[in-house]
Amino acid sequence: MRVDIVTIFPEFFQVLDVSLLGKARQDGIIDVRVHDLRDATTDRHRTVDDTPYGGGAGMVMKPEPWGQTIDAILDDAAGQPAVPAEGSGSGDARPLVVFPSPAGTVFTQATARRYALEPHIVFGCGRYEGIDQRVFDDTAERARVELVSLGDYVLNGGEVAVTAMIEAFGRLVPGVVGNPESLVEESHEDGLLEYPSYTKPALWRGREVPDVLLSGHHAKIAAWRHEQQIERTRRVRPELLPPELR
Ligand code: 6GU
Repeated sequence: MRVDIVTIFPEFFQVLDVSLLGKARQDGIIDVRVHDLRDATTDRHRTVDDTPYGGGAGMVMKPEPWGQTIDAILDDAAGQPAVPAEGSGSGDARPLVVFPSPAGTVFTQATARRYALEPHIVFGCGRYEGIDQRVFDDTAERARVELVSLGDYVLNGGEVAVTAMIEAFGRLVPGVVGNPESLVEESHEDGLLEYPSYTKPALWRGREVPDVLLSGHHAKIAAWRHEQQIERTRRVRPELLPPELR
């Protein structure tokens, strides 16, 4: 899978060199390429922003560096088409270009599952008050464009959001997580929050591990864990449950 990231802070993505995703990159499973948006500027100050038409606070990212950078990435990728993962199924072979934005649709585990099947995703990290709207409209002529938000709060830029998204879908790309079974019993994979976990010692600071987990009775343990999932979800995230379980 190929991932391109466009940003004015390329050094930010050194974080992708470590841990599980660093290993996936070394193993050639995920090919991440980071591009400095300022490399596509021509003035001495490497300017990427300007004042908004119509007035208002803050600065808007200029379209020209974005257009040139995205064109170069899409032209390069067209020359070496990536092989789509089995079962990837948008039916639209054009690359996916994702702009993190608090004005986008909310990124969920379902989004992560879908992105993990994409052969090529380009992430465009905006800063300031946003990117000139024509960049999205123009890119949409050659690619599938999505504006995607992490949730209802505002970050200074898209870099942290893109890192979170890559971490979420990267671990779902086949071969990245050693034991794929560990992926199914997690919060959100079955629409519920995960059950509480315990390890040794069985008694710690006067606190015992629930008896059922020491029983060796697999069906009872599975039933207990499922109850815990529903109870926890009802308590902290009732909106995730079907109405009859709330
Ligand atoms: Cl994707 N970007 C920014 N700038 N702020 C956010 C966000 C994204 N998601 C939540 N807040």
